[in-house]
Amino acid sequence: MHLHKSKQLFARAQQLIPGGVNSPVRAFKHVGGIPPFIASAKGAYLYDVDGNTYIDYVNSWGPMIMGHAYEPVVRAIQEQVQHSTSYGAPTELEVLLAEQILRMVPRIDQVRMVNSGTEACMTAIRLARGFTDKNKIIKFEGCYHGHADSFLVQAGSGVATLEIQEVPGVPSSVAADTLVAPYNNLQAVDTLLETYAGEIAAIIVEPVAGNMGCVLPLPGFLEGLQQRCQEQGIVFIVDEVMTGFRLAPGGAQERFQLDADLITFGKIIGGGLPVGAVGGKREIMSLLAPSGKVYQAGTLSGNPLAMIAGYTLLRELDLNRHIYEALEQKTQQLIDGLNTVFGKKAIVHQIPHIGSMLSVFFTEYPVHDFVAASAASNELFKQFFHAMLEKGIYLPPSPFESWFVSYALSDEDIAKTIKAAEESIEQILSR
Ligand code: KE4
Repeated sequence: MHLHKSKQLFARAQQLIPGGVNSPVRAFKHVGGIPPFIASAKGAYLYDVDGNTYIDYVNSWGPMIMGHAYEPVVRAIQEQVQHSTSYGAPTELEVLLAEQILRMVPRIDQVRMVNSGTEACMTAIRLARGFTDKNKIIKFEGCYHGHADSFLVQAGSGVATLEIQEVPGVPSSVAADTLVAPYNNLQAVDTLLETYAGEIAAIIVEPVAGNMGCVLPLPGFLEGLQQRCQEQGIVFIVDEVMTGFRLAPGGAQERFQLDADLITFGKIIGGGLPVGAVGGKREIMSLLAPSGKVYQAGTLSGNPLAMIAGYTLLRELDLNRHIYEALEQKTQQLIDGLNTVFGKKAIVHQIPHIGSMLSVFFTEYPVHDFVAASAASNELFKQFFHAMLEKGIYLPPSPFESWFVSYALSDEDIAKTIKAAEESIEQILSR
């Protein structure tokens, strides 16, 4: 396998674009090496500019739940694009997607479309602050809610991957309103609630943390947050940008029977095109301009291409709910194989997983928070990542990311992945 063209393109890109990428984690900085430049993708496979083929476990960081170039979405976009790409005016497509979301996600009354998960989360925080007339928020160490200033405090994903302790450009006055607790630690939350009583607008949480690797909520954690919010008039925001429409048709709100005040969405909701959304209780959502004064806007929000792509994908998921059981089976098949491979060689490891998201930590201890995630062996992860890439398996280039299983993954693909893992571990141990 060679990456000649990718290497040339990466050199050119680095002259033109900071780090050569339009989103940091794609640069492979944590694992080193040249990121393959992708030319095309279909189903479970990526094809790079040097003709290499990969089985894809990144899936655009979540959106491609049905695999790449999913026919119904492709056809819908091809049809819609002939009617122009954007009007900047209301369309029936926005109504259809909003109705589809409310059909799938229980206990939300309204939804506003935006262009990214970041926009959705920053809008949710602004709504919470506008609704409560309070400024502070509680987030969790290692969780990532996009790159708005308020969230870049002890954040996960690329911020953790690049080990950026304090993000330059985030005013200390803004960071001061962001309080941080360890994930799964209700006692730490109670300490913040007592210390800052009457000042907290919202608690925002990933219901399954996917940006410090995959870290599951301990029993009672989410329910405990929800109860504290209900008791203390704090807005409970569940960030489902990653888990929405993935853990179940109704996401974590359905799977964990939550009753969030606000939920943010992204990734799958756009079918691979730029869409985010914030949804929730009418009394809060109605504060959004023009029905209220909490201002939020976007030139391309709700544009027809993104709407038809998201609507088509969500309808497919909604009308074919057997997909979710199949995704869980594929994921379990993969995990069973990896456990066997690592176990045979006495490689300490944890593979937290739920639905069709998982991650691999090379550590002997269960991972319930960012400190534990950070204690896993980075060096072994890097070696494993590259050994797998060379065998045509495309994993997230950071231990602080989740793997995503797509419906396009076949038994043969899973078997090939497990075989590649076995060969990779043998290769590493023989060094
Ligand atoms: P975007 O602005 O990237 O669409 O969404 C931000 C966001 C918000 N909330 C959660 C739970 C998220 O996972 C994300 C984005 N996830 C990362 C992957 N870990 C995006 C990948 C990237 O930054 O390139």
